[in-house]
Amino acid sequence: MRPDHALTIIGGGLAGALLATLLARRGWSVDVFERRGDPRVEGYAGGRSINLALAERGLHALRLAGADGAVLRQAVMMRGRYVHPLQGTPGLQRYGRDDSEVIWSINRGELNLVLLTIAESHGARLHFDHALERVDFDAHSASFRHHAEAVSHPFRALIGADGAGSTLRAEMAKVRPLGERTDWLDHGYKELEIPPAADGGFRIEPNALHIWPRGHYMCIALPNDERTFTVTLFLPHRGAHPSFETVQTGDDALALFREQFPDALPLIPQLRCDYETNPVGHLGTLRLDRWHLDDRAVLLGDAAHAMVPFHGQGMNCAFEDCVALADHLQRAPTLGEAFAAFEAERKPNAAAIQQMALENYIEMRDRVDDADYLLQRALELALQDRHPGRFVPHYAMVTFMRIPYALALHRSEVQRGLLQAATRGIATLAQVDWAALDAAVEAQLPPLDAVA
Ligand code: FAD
Ligand code: 8R5
Repeated sequence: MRPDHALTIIGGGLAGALLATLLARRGWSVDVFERRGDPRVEGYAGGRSINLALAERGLHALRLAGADGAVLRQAVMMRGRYVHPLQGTPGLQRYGRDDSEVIWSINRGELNLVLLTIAESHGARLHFDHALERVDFDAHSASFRHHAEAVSHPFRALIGADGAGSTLRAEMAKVRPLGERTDWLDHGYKELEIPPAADGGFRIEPNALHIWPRGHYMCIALPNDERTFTVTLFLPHRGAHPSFETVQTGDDALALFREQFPDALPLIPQLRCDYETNPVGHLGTLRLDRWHLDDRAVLLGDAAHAMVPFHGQGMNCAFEDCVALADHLQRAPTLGEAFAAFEAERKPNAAAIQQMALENYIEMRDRVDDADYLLQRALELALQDRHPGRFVPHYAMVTFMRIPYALALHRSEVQRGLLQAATRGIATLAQVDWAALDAAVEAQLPPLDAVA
């Protein structure tokens, strides 16, 4: 094996394990160093079952790695948003046109396990209980904490898949500043659980992502295959009630749910205990000017561009990064050129999904039960039928297609302008000026197959 064909991945989380498979299958010699122990031996630390929404971008990457079958077997289909208004009737708003346009709720621990197993079966060497501590880029040597010992390993190049708190990123920045900044969101989150019903089934509609929109804050719930739901309460950290400052104890949480989430309260028997035990999670957007250090190191996934969760695209984007990096490594004549081309392709797209993720918080918490919004949503669907391949709803471009995120953002902005103009001052679709709107769509939105 030429040393040029050896790569060392830091982090055996979601992106690290997938990338290891993609590279090993193409003949690269791959080592993965992961801080935690082997989940196949030790089980998943934490114990709580945490689920993620998998969409087309992530699923496509899993297909390329041959992991889609094993992952989908344990997944729960989510057809749309099931919106629970404070007053009024709860109901499903479909994400797509039919069951070919859905997202999937998958268990993080199971997913990671499947990916690590596949990576190993293709020859990737997995080194668990190895936490990266220091890198000597000149000597091409990385040092790790392995149990209580310090151990060193030589490397040709390092790939940082070590998540939002990346140690590799910190080590790279000591050699050359990366222009790192993080915008923390002034909202955080707390996880709660809906257990199975007495008969062992799901307590609420299983095939949906549930949302309780409440204007400045919200709750969501994703189904797990063991018939539970993971509920996430998003609130401002500080300020007027309700915030994590005003809702501190389990009793405070009970009072909040009694008032604001009365239909969810009876579903969460351990609310007080969960609320007091589970920590408040922090959310932010991480941006860097540079993702690579010549031909010696490159970052991807959360290590390069952590984002807020509101589009459910952090993992999907990280998986898309893996496919792009594996392709550039295959095509480019040198590692340095591959890393530079990868960064040039992915940085604008990561910035676009980071922005769309921030915007989707407002949509989820405040707009989904609003009459203007529902009219615009109905118009989006009508325009999709009238202009197939040309007018594609925002959510569908992000979730069901693989066009670059930056293109999805640009077209969504054009479309939002059209939707707002066409629905101004009207109450039903019957009042739309279709001739003018059709002409504007044709003028402003070239067919997607011509631009993507
Ligand atoms: P990670 O998956 O975080 O993996 C990093 C790995 O590196 C870990 O295994 C860690 O142990 C290891 N590591 C860290 N430091 C070191 C070190 N010094 N040495 C060695 N190893 C190290 N995304 C979606 O697309 N859809 C969702 O619905 C969704 N829901 C989410 C829910 C929650 C509660 C959270 C927290 C995130 C969610 N995300 C979701 C985002 C998604 O989890 C991340 O974007 C994704 O995991 C990024 O993958 P990664 O491999 O870059 O990082
Ligand atoms: N991540 C998600 C969506 C979009 C849903 C929609 C939103 C929890 C910490 Cl907040 C959120 C989405 O627009 O109707 N798809 O997938 C996942 C989300 O949150 C995850 C579970 C989460 C980080 C806590």
